[in-house]
Amino acid sequence: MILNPDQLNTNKDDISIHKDQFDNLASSLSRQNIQVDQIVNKLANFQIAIPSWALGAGGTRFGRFSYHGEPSSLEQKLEDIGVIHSLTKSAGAVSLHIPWDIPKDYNAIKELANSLDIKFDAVNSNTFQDQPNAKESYKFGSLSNTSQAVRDQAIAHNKEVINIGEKLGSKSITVWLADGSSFPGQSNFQTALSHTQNSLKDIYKSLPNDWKLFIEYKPYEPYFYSTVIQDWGTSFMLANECGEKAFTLVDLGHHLPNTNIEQIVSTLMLKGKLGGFHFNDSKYGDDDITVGSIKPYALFLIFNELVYGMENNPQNPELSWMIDASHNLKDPLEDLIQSLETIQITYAKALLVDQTKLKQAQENHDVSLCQEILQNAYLTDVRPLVKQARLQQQGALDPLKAYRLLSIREQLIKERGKNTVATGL
Ligand code: AOS
Ligand code: ZN
Ligand code: ZN
Ligand code: ZN
Repeated sequence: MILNPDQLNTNKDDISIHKDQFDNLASSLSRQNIQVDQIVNKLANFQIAIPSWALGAGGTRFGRFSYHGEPSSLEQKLEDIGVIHSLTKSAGAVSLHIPWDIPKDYNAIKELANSLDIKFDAVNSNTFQDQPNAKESYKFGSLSNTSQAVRDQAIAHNKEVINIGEKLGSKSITVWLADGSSFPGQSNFQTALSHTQNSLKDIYKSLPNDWKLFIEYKPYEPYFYSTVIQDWGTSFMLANECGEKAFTLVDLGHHLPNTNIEQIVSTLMLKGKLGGFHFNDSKYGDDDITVGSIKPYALFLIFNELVYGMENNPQNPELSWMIDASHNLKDPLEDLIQSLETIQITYAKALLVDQTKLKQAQENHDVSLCQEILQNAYLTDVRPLVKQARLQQQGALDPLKAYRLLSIREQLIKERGKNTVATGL
């Protein structure tokens, strides 16, 4: 299902109230010497990749409840992203997962993506499942396995993922390993880390010059005692050992409770080693729920560091922005629309922070004022700026409302049926 632009006339009812709200906000921000046009342009250019695995209903380890009308092919996944992108104008990229998304016809896939204005962001490898007919098993690890044959299979898979990505025009690969142990004594930490380092170096050798390798970390899960790449420090160290095209990837859900993620982000950007980002939110663990649904202020503080880094750390490359989510109760497309909205809102708030004033207040050790500057930005209702950015690009003023008015899920069910299962987590 592909939306055509005149289906987007859902804006008509809301346009006049939006104009009032935007004008009010713009004039109050201009009085504070904030360049409203620049912020709106930055928002319009901010594109976030949708993970191919988040378009169907995910499950838990206890069960999975299908959502109807889910995509069953790569083509249908791209079409779903196309729908979200035409409404939000902020989902102009996809992050594919291999082997779930191997294209049958590369040219046709590239053409479809192009017609929907979707780029191929990082490709993801999968060494956390055994594939049918695989010679070796990843039950006891992949790149870290004590068996050379298993490591070789995992290395070869990652190289194949790079090849597939190259054919599509992707420029990066994300490696997330499920390698770890569930019981003390099960694994020799040093051996596992050395094997991982050597395997990554081997993969890195096959990385095209204009590509990046993202190394994702996570403290626990699927194993419960130890994880080989458990934290940003380990990822950073591995990236440094690989070379200048290797970077750390931060997934918001991959931290122990109360970790100061904004400080991690800022350290990595100072060192030029933050490569990619997986947005989601969580209360207890790697919950992968809607961005900003639990800790919106923490997300703002993270964005504040990201904006500071983007303005002050030319040594850090442009980041790959991706959502990494999984939905077991909501319509996946509605959830992604909500996440995209929150990302844009939070980015806009961070762009309002007066960095010059903040620096002065920091130098004067005016602690209250420092906090006040952040609060002032955070408490501003920036929704009119986000809407304006979408309006400029012929998107929907209210994407969720438009999605419902256009009865998109109902149409997808008509096209694809009720009993659909998408490949994914
Ligand atoms: C797993 O917890 C990680 O967040 C991965 O980034 C991701 O969910 C996985 O690679 C999807 O296949
Ligand atoms: Zn992730
Ligand atoms: Zn995760
Ligand atoms: Zn997650």
